Amino acid sequence: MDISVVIPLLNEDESLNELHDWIAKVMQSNRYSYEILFIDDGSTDNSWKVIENLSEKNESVKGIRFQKNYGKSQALNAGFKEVKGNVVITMDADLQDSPDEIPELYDLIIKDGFDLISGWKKKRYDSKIRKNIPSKLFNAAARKTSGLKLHDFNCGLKAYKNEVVKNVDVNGEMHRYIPVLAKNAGFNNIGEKVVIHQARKYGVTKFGIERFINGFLDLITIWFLSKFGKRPMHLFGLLGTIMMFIGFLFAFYLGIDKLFLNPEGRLITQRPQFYISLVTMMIGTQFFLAGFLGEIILRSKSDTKRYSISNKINL
Ligand SMILES: Nc1nc2c(ncn2[C@@H]2O[C@H](COP(=O)(O)OP(=O)(O)O)[C@@H](O)[C@H]2O)c(=O)[nH]1
Ligand SMILES: [Mg+2]
Repeated sequence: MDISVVIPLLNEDESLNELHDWIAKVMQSNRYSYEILFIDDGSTDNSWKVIENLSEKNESVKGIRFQKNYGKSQALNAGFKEVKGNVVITMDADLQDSPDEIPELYDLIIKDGFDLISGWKKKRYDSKIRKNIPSKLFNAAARKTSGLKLHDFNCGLKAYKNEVVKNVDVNGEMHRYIPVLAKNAGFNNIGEKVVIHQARKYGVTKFGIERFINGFLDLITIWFLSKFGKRPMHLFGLLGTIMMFIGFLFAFYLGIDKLFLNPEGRLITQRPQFYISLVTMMIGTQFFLAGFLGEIILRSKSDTKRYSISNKINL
């Protein structure tokens, strides 16, 4: 199969028919073999009904329905597990992303050999204060920490080589950082394409300003995890050892001084070195323990179930 289109959605029943027809038209005119995988993340409107109807008309339409709302990352995760296409394209369901981009994205992956192409909504049709300005800040921070020179990490329109989606584990709210996850998984050929963006036609946006706060926290987590997640002892063990060493030096000095050099001097507990030694040794032990516990947790970690699916179509 050439292309899998993965569409995570929440309460988008007004857009789905139009979106489906548009994608189907693009696929047919380019003679791609394809599947469209809708992931309904606990919508409370008629989205699932619309998906069922579409799947009766078109057998390339597949669906996954979550029991309740688990978030976009879990939806993408469930979708990525099922996809069969050589190229996987993710797209928002609200018609803000244009299916006309699909052929070019496909060629960038297949002909130019990119692992991942991220869309860049250079000209954006969203609220300035709530979206555009915070988004600029957010992307600048993401560029700095990840070392990836992308302008628009959060763009829903992205194309992937199949192996990439099978090898990244998207969870929590990490869908914003799939390019970073891909890079950490060893896929370095990551590019960008300016894509057309449209104003929302139906419904309302599901993400507000809180996304940027969560986004920044996730950024710290991801940076930290990618640096030390697989070897916590390398950070905490090092810090702990340094601190304990400093504490030990001070204690050693105090001991020598008290025993041999200046037995008549101040009491040890009246000297600042004593407190420095005490504090560094205690904190050092804690760092060391944190690193050690981290290693143990990593070794005993098993795969936990993150969502439960209530329906599937054609899968
Ligand atoms: N699976 C899933 N998709 C969601 C959720 N919230 C929003 N979406 C979808 O993600 C896409 C982008 O959301 P949207 O509200 O348009 O964000 P905006 O374009 O940044 O304003 C749309 O297709 C939404 O239906 C969610 O909680 N779970
Ligand atoms: Mg949108």
